[in-house]
Amino acid sequence: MAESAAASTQELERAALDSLAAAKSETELEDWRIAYLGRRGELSVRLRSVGSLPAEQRREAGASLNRLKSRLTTAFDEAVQTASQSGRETAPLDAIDITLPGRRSKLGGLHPSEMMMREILEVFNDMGFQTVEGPIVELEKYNFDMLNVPPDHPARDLQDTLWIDRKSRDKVLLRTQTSPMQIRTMEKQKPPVRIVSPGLCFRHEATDATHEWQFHQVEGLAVDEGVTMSDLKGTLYEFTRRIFGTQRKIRFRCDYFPFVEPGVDVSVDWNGRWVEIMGAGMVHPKVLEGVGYDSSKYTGFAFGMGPERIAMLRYNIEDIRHFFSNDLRFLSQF
Ligand code: YSA
Repeated sequence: MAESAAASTQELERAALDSLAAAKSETELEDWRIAYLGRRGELSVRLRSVGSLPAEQRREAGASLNRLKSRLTTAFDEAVQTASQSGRETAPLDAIDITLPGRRSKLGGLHPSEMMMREILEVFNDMGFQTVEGPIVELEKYNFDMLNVPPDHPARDLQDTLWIDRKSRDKVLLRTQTSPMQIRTMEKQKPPVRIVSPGLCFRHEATDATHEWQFHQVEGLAVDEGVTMSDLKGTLYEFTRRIFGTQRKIRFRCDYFPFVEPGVDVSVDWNGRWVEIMGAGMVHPKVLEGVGYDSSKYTGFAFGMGPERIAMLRYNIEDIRHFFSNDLRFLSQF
């Protein structure tokens, strides 16, 4: 009787190990575990039946089945580890179709203002102007005073200012124009100077189709001995040719800015209507003297243009407010 129990334990072990070797997937291994080591599995059933054996056989039969259980548990753990290392078990073979095309990640693009600014800067860089950037939060003295716009000057009314701090001695504001970079550059550098300076500006504007309260400008400044108005016109004509082509009508008109003498504005034809894209002029001698330049020796020209306006004329955008409304239907067209 004891011999036949031992024989049947050996048979059970052989059968269990054979079927474990044949288990190929996670599911098959789990089925095997339930069949042999589970609560209702072969071994548990046999262990439970040990109690019904004659007393003299119980001890040996129980010990033998417990040794088998321990061997099978070890064999099972090893099989699971081998399977996960070789990758043969984890997923059914058809779980991943590696022939399917991958999912494309969505790429963002440059904002149209940024695109336009980069194009403008490239034109001037090609003509030898160097790009410099300055602060958006600016001192009053750079935004107005040193540009020949003293506190009571009526020109300040044209640029309704958003103040950050009006109480300190050095008053602080959101710059209304990029012109302060003319002063900051000349303070640091002796002539010759040839710079362009892009960036955001802010004004307390009542908005309409061509005016935003937040917009970009690109400033330009050239100072050297013998710089004339014809250098200014030649430079700006070359710029408009590069941006709008040779056929577009361009208009220069006299205009007033306290920091130039004479001053002009430049407009571009837009379906029979003139749209102003920039102010410009010959740098006022007072501005040159204010930064320590000798105005009897040096002259210069300067300009400040609006990239959003230029993009409107270039791409026929009817309202400037589209630029900062964050509507992807607009932005994704560029
Ligand atoms: C003039 C002479 C210089 O020697 C140098 C610069 C300048 C320009 C001067 N600083 C200025 O800001 N003039 S401006 O008020 O007429 O603005 C220049 C350009 O900025 C405009 O032609 C327009 O293209 C853009 N701009 C001005 N206000 C705007 C605006 N764009 C959108 N919304 C606004 N609210």
